[in-house]
Amino acid sequence: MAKKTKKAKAKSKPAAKKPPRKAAKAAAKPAAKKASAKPVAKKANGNGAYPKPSSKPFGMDGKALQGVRILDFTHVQSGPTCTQLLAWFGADVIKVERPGVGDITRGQLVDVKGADSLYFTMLNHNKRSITIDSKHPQGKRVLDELIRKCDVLVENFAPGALDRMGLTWEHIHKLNPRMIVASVKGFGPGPYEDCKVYENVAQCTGGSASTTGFRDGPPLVTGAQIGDSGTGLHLALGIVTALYQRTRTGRGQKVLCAMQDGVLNLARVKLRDQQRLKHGPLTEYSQYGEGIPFGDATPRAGNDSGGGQPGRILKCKGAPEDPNAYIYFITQAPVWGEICDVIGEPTWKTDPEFATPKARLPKLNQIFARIEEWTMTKTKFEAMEILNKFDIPCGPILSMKELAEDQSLRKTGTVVEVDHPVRGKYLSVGNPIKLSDSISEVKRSPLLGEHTDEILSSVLGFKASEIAEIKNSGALSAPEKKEKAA
Ligand code: CAO
Repeated sequence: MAKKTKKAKAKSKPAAKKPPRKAAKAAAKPAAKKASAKPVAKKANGNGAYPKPSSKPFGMDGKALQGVRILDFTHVQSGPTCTQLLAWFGADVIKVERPGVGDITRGQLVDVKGADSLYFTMLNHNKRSITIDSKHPQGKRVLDELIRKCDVLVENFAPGALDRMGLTWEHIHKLNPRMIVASVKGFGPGPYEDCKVYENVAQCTGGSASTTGFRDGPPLVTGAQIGDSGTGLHLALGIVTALYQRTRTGRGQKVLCAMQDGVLNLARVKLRDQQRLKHGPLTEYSQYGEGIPFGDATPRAGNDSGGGQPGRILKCKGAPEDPNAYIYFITQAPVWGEICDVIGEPTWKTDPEFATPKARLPKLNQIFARIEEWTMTKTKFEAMEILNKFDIPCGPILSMKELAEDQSLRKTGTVVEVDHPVRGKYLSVGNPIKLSDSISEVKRSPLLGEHTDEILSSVLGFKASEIAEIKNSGALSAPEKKEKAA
């Protein structure tokens, strides 16, 4: 999809105009039959004809986003999460970084002196890095060429920063009308649109913090990065959707994901509960059984399960000394009989005080206290094994140590060991989205500016003399080097 060099473009032109003959014929046939009744043939999808199904084995016919080139202007976490996913799906991701500094996270939370931090390496796999001073005239020249050659520009600068670089939508669209411009911002248009935003700010402004934690404690943020990584995921979907629409319209568009919107989307069940409050108490929340009245906003519900099937985190053997010796236990209605048998309360199956979900709701504290008496006699893994035999929904609280050592996650590539020339071996989370015909390989993150020369020559087609001119201008190097050169 990315524009090739002039020569390659000229060569591929006739092929690009004509769809494969057989596929075109197949698409045309039904249309021809109906021609007399209806002049415009109804296409099966936006593209019309598909190519003939590949005869290569699954996983051997390239990657899903092969041919898509991304101009990656992202930094920190939200944007890099998005472009890393696109890279795993086969896009050529060219990360533009500030000379000498790079993505700020390269130097944040450093564990190995002199090496890029895990913060950076774990969010920038499979990308190439070029250093460009985007405010230098020669840097702008290089960026304009990149805009011509790429399919998508992804950025998560503070509001207005891209415009201040001169890279307005109008400028980009004029240079390359096919380009998709995708942005993460803290807020959408409105009173806070100019604010800079980080993860926890998004969790707080998107409704997550007010509904996380215990009723009698302060709001809490979660460890899962729903503001940054969650919004990056949303953005990636926006980009591939825009790429798909482009196959029909031929033009790019702007894709905007505000972190507040992304968090609220993930917290939508809590907005559901906000509206239910008008019609009475939320009976599946523990506070209902405890006789505590509800206010006018969705309250924090501790570890209550949100789906109308009461659940809690319960102690197992070893707790509380072992901070993770706990299990999540759901008293799902269809397996209530099995739960009663397992915990040794068979009479609860028929006792009208316990037999129905409605009767149980006001007694959840009593019921879970009794279940916990049982779980405390087992380790979390023993409890999991017993409960699973009866399809009782549960899950051990797994620590990061346990996940890092989990061999089944290693086998699926969800946890991978990566080798890095400076830091050596480290663990990372691989692509959590598995495509059977586009299998992700995790390649180490680039060193700062590692691919600058390669991109200038092979992607942009600059001659050696032009590269020397751009380099001598100081547009690709850190200010100290510029002073030295002068
Ligand atoms: N060459 C020259 N200048 C560059 C450059 C390059 N290659 N790359 C970046 N810059 C400049 C920008 O143009 C900007 O300059 P101006 O302020 O003069 O326009 C400057 O660097 C700082 O960019 P920034 O404001 O985006 O960075 P920051 O560290 O001040 O703020 C953040 C960081 C994340 C708060 C902000 O970028 C933001 O709000 N982004 C949107 C929301 C987001 O993604 N947040 C999640 C971050 S992860 O927790």
